Order: sequence, then structure tokens, then C-alpha cells
Amino acid sequence: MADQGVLIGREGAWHPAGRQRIMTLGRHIDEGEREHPGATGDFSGLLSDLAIAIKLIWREVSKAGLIEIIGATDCRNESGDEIKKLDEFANETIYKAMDHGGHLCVMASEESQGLISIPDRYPKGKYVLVYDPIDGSSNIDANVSIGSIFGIYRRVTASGPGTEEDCLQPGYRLAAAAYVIYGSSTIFVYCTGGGVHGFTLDPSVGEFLLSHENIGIPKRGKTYSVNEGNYTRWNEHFRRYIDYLKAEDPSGERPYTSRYIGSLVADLHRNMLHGGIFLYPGDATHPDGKLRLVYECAPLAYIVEHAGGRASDGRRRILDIMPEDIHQRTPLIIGSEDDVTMAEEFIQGKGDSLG
Ligand code: P6P
Repeated sequence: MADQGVLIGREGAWHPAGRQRIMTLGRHIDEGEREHPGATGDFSGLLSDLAIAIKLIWREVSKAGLIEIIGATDCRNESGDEIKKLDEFANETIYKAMDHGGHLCVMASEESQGLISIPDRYPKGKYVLVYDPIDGSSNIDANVSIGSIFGIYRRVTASGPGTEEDCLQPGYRLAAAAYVIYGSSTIFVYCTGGGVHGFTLDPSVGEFLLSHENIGIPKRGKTYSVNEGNYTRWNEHFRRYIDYLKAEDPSGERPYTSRYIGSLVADLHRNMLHGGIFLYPGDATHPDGKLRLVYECAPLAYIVEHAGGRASDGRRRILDIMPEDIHQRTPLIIGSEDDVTMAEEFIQGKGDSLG
């Protein structure tokens, strides 16, 4: 009888297939629910509905080059960004997959100016979904990896349709967060308060299979991700930090290298696996930076912190920031704990002894 971990092939024992048990996202969600005795299945149902929406978005992303879905609509979103057709498709797909399950009381999206209400004909649930349906959409026609970002809160209002109060919660109140990277493969990474787990879509069976169990971000990395085209707009402290990263150390080695994809989820995912830091600071023209707190930075900060990393605006922990507007921006410094800590020291003017 073959050892459980080894398959016997014609030439003898095969190497165990990565020793990764075959676990679908659906089964992982169900097992997570069983760890919470009081669970009603509501949360699991929400995550399962979300997984369906993501597969439908993947299907369009994977053939975006073949059908008339690349290109732009003639609209702009709340951020003023041009809405690409795929943004619109993804936004609608998530809405249609999530609005009738009875799990949500309200939604908020980068692609929708105001709150997204649950239609009167559908039951209202106890959760709130905030999301960026397609992040990095300017990369779509260049076939560069793009992503989706999700945050799930418990509602704070008692009942009925959800309100802005339900959406404007600090990130430390998140019940779960997830991101999807549509790249050479499509990976769904999520956390419900315990570990951070990644699932890779197997298109041949249409299932997300566990591929990255308990992701832990290295304490320090060798990569920094920032748009150095903004160098002249940065303040002196931030410039000194980037100059420090680019300098050679006394042994003539350069401890850091630059990697910038220009797609937040793709840059972040690389740093999650290999360590590193992503930075989008405020500058002279955009004091709050470019990225959105509620549906981009807070969910990603939740995931990175649960993977052992750190996320701040340079001074405050991202998860402690109390949102005042759905679409408000925040500077974002996120990644390996030691790298983010060092960046904060420079940003706060304490890095002079280092730089
Ligand atoms: P910049 C994409 O438009 C995005 O929102 C993020 O995905 C990405 O990290 C950032 O903007 C890139 O912005 O100003 O460097 O092009």
C-alpha cells in the first residue's frame, strides 16, 4: 500500500505532489466555519458567493484581449479615473452575485459614487462589503497583472438597509479581507482573522485549490516598490529614505532592488511571498497620496498584518485610521515589518542616523 504522502508510479515512488493537500476554497471556507461553533453559515455563504463572482471576472479578464471589453467607457469613477469596460463589468458582476444572498446590508465600491443598496426585494444581512472590483485597470490592455480587493465588516447599525456608518469603519474592525491577482495564474488570497491563505484557480476544473497555506511575509525583504517618477514631489525625509535604499553599503553591496509593476495587488503579492515594501506616499500635489483607504489600503493592511507584516501611512497604523469618506485617500507604506518600521523612522525625521 503506498505511503499516504507518496504516489507509486511506473518508475517507483513519485515525489509527493508538493505535499499540499487537495483543498478547495469552498471546503476551506466550510472548515473555517466549523471552527466557530456559533457560526450560522452566513459568512461562509458570503465568501462562496464572492468566489463565484471572482470566477466570472476571471473568465472575462482571461479573454479580455479577444473580445470588445478592453478600452474605456465614456465615464469616470469617483476617483476621477477613467472607467475601463472591465472595471464596469467586474463592478456589476460583484453586485449581481452579492446583492440577493441575504448576507449583506450594503456595499461600497471604487466604481460607484455612493453606497450600493441591497434591493428592497432581497433580505438584508449582517455584513458589509467594500471593494475595488479591478485595481490597476490602466494595465489591462498591456496584459499586466491586475487585481481585485475586498473588505468585509459586520454591520454596526441594528437592522434594515445599511448606512454610511456601516461602511466607514476602521480597518481593525474588519471581519475578513481578500485580494485576487489575475496574472500568469489567478490567485485568491484571504484572511478571516486567522492565517492568510492563497488559492490558485485551476481553470480545467473551475476550482480554487489551496496553494499557499499560512502565508507569512518575511520580516525584511530586498525589494522596494515606489514610483520614482514622483521623486521631485516628495518631501526631504522621504527622498532621503529612497536615496538610502539605493545606496551601496560599506561592503559595496546594494541591499535593495527596485521592482514596480504599477499594479498594487501584483506588487503587494510579490512582497507577501518574498518580502519587501510598497510605498505610495503623499506629496506636494497629492498630500494624501493616490490610494483609497476603505476599499484598497485597509483590506490589504488587514491581510499583511495577519501575515506578520506592517502597514501605515508613515505615522499611523492603517487599520487605526477612522474613515470619514468612502473614497478618501491615504498614503500607504506596507510590507515586511522591519522595512516598514525603517521607512517610518525616515518619514518621521528619525532616519538621519541611518541615511
Ligand atoms: P502610479 C493603479 O492605477 C493603481 O491604483 C495601483 O494599482 C498602483 O499601485 C498605482 O495606482 C500606480 O500609480 O501613480 O505609480 O501610476
